[in-house]
Amino acid sequence: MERSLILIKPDAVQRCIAGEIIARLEKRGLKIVAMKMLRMDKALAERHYAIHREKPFFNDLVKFITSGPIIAAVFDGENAVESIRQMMGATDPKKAAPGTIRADLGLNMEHNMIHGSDSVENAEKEISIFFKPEEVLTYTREIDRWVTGS
Ligand code: D4T
Repeated sequence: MERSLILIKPDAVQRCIAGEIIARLEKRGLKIVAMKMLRMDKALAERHYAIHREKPFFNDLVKFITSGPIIAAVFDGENAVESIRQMMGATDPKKAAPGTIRADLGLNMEHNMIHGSDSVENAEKEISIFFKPEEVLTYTREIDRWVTGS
């Protein structure tokens, strides 16, 4: 089993579409093992998007992601990282495949609703930015329930 970090971005929270995004991921069979609502500050945003520091859109990206509350969550499931990336669709909603979250709900490259980790390695790094180890539960499929601790 694999874990991935998702962020429901300020546009989705503001438009009250967070529940629909979470429902889509749950319906795919992924389990929520951690979740919190927060407002990212500049330092957290710059850390999360450090890889884009030199990009022309970096300042706008930081401004947008800190503009309102977000929901951070960890989803657990088979092939979770790739499954979520597929369900999200391409970064630009106009180019995202029909049926994906971004194609169906996103407005433009910036207001694209959701972030999802792009590799298992980055998922672990990103999860540790947003959650303490004790905040992430383990989903135990043998007994089909959540247990405390990871
Ligand atoms: P995230 O990281 O949010 O899951 O999105 P992607 O993995 O699909 O896309 P990314 O890392 O290339 O971009 C990060 C973030 O920056 C915004 N963005 C991107 C933007 O505002 N303008 C741009 O030109 C690009 C390429 C959207 C997502």
